[in-house]
Amino acid sequence: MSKAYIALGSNLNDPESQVQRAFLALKKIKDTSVIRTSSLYRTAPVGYDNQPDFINATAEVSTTLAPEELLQALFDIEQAFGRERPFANAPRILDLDLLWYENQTRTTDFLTLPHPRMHLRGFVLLPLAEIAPNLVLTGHGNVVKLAARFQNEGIAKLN
Ligand code: PH2
Ligand code: MG
Ligand code: MG
Repeated sequence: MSKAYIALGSNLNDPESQVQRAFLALKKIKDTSVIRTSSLYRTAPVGYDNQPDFINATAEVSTTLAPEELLQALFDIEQAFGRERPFANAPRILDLDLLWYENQTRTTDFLTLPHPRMHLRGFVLLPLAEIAPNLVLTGHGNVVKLAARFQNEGIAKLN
């Protein structure tokens, strides 16, 4: 079994319920179990400002799927939720990103591991620090320390 971390994001069509439904969809991925899920976080949009706030979260899974198979399963879920891709960073019903997979690295057109921007994004690091406080990103350090930089940047943990 390999451990992996997934980032969830939504800012269309009742984002909180999209993320809750997405947690359930992750549980149905074959040969994969969900070990823990983070709280939901309301986050200001990064990259393309003129869009609604996001709901972001993370999940830890344990899987016997290869990284590419797991990513394909995530794309299949996005598709089932009605994800459209009109332009980069566009508002979305559901975004599922494979952040990290058991210290594996990839740089292919299909998959880059670890996720190349995860250490720069508070909306990823704060929910990830909640469920994986001991995780160390090679070359960048511990996620709790990385997340601390983003504590006050338009990110609110819900309930
Ligand atoms: N995802 C992006 C770009 N910007 N901003 C927030 N707050 N949350 C996201 O999930 C997000 C973003 C690209 O995937
Ligand atoms: Mg994505
Ligand atoms: Mg993304």
